[in-house]
Amino acid sequence: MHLHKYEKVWLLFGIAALAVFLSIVGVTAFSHGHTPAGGMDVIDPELVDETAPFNHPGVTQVDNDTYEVVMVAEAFSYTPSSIKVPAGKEILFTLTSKDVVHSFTIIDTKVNMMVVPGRITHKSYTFQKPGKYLVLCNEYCGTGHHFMQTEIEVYEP
Ligand SMILES: [Cu+2]
Repeated sequence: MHLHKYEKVWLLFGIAALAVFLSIVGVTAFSHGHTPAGGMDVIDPELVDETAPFNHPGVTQVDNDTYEVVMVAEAFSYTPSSIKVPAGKEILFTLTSKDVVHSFTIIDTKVNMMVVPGRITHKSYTFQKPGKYLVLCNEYCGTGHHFMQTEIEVYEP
């Protein structure tokens, strides 16, 4: 195969530019200590049901002002299917997925978690107002993706 001289020059320029940009991204990520949003915890996705805390999903009170919500996402539902938490308290969400990538997006809040199989994702949030909050999956996860939702009931403590 014959390549014109200019074609070779531009090919080499393109490859060199790619190497430079990827190196910049890599070096800055390591030097700033970047980690995936939600933490570095890992889990075997085939053993989610046997692994604590996912063997008992649900709401637990950690202390006076903190509650933990443990949930499992799988196509096309969240377990447990409904949860109740108090307003004005810190809620620590802990999630993982059993199959594919899902999300845990609480509408009208800042909570928008990636739920990735093999990883445990954490996020802290405090609901200021009581009410019912819709939770949606916004990562396309299969044919039933648009049915994947749940609800969080936030009550006056
Ligand atoms: Cu999903």
